[in-house]
Amino acid sequence: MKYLKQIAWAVTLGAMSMTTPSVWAQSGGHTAGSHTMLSPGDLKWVDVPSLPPGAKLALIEGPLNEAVPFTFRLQFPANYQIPAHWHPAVERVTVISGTINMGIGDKLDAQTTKPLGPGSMAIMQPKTNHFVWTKEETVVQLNGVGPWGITYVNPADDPRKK
Ligand SMILES: [Cu+2]
Repeated sequence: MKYLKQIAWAVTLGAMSMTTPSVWAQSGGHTAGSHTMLSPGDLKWVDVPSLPPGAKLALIEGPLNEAVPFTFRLQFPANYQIPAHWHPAVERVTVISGTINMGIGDKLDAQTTKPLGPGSMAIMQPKTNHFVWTKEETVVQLNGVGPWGITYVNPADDPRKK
């Protein structure tokens, strides 16, 4: 259990509700509606206050805290976990590299997760409790319509409150 807390993961991108304008500007994100063409090397990775330590976020489209389409990537280290959580809007996750193991429920249970490798996709409905863990470094891309956020089932799992 201790291990779980140390490496929890998150997609959520709740991170997003924590994204300040300055972080937005630094991240190189593009305003919704603008024509965007970028390569992986253009991405600017920043820390994610709303996720367990170790994750990085690269904003592509947003901002995440407004009612506009968003796209961003998350990089998780190996052996990373995000405890059970939910989001206020539909979450669409596409795996770019590595593998995420995702499950649905109120508590992280590695026995119930499904491995999703490169090219895989998951679509999570609003306020549906889910969790994720990795065994290898993994990059996923999330898109949806903001405002985005993350709420942990167990408030004690929220790194913003630690
Ligand atoms: Cu999530």
